Amino acid sequence: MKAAACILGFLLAGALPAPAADAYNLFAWLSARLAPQDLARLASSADTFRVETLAEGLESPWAIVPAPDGRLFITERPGRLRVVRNGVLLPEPVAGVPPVAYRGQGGLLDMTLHPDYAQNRLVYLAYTVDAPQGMMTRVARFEETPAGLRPVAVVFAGFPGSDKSKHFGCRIRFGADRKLYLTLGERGEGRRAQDLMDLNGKTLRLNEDGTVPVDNPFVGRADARPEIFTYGNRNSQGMAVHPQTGWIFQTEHGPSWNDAPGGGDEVNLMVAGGNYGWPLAHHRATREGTVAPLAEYTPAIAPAGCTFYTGGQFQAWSGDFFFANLVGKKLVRLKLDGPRPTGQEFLLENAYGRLRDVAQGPDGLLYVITSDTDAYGPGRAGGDRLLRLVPRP
Ligand SMILES: [Ca+2]
Repeated sequence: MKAAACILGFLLAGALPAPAADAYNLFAWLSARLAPQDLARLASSADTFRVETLAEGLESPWAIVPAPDGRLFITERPGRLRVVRNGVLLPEPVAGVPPVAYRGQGGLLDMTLHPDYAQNRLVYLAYTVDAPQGMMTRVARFEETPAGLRPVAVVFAGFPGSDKSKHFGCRIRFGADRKLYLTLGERGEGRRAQDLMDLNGKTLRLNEDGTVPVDNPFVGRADARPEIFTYGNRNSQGMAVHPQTGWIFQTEHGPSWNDAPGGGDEVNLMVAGGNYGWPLAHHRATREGTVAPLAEYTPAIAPAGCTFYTGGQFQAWSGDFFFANLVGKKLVRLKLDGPRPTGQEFLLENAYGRLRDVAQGPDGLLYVITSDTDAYGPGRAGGDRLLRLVPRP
């Protein structure tokens, strides 16, 4: 009930725009759902766009981050921050990226821009570093200058404890409430996701300087860390903020046979204090007190980066939720009615390899990066690609 009170407090505090708050008590709505429904296929939109290969030669890219000036940033896990300007991938990476631990699933992972980036040029990077107790995910804030990134502050030093080099999450996004949300995987140790004194297997909610917001759901409890926003998350590799309501959506990897039967990949709607089940409930199992996913995928499709489409280039896609998939080698388009998925379409299926991230450019086009050059991919002589979906005349 505390969590329900929290989300209610959230809504009353005006953290979300009023129309959404009036329309749904999200926690009650999610709690009443037992399992994801089977989603109908939408009418194909494949003949409305063509795919351009804008750049090749990327190495293990993780994130596409559009800037308001028209550039696209692309992170590469070995520790490079690349820039696409006027459709051209610049040969030189941005200077000033800190050293990263590039092993297993780690390296330079996500990036996000401060909500006032156009004025203050502040950017955030999430990357793995070595600690005495093993690798961990760190978030630091930088100022972008003509000479490169100038370090400002580490806003989240990391939470160690596992010698495994997997399940780091990792997405960072600013919410509509201007708080910084960070996904951390459970490091391949499922029990961590239910341990409220462990920050792995969680979504964290932080102020822009890394301090803890006083209205976080577990603030004031001796048996829980105050940074936690949600728990029971196995490994969320995608996160996007709904443009009208401020709702936070995530994609999450389900088990991979070593920890439970494979599959059970999820699309989730995140609410303050929510328990997303792992490892107690997964696939379509239900369990009191846990939140069921909006959509579930078995066999695995390995969902990663995601975005909402708000550009004017594709009218039929307006408001739809897109997410890239690795094992599934496709881009999924989910149509939503409020928070409820009503249908889906599979795009780019088996045509461009494993897909890591999708983003809407300032031009209203959709950009996608592939992920064939990492340790899980088949490799590709030309390197990974940046694709662009363009309307067909
Ligand atoms: Ca779950």
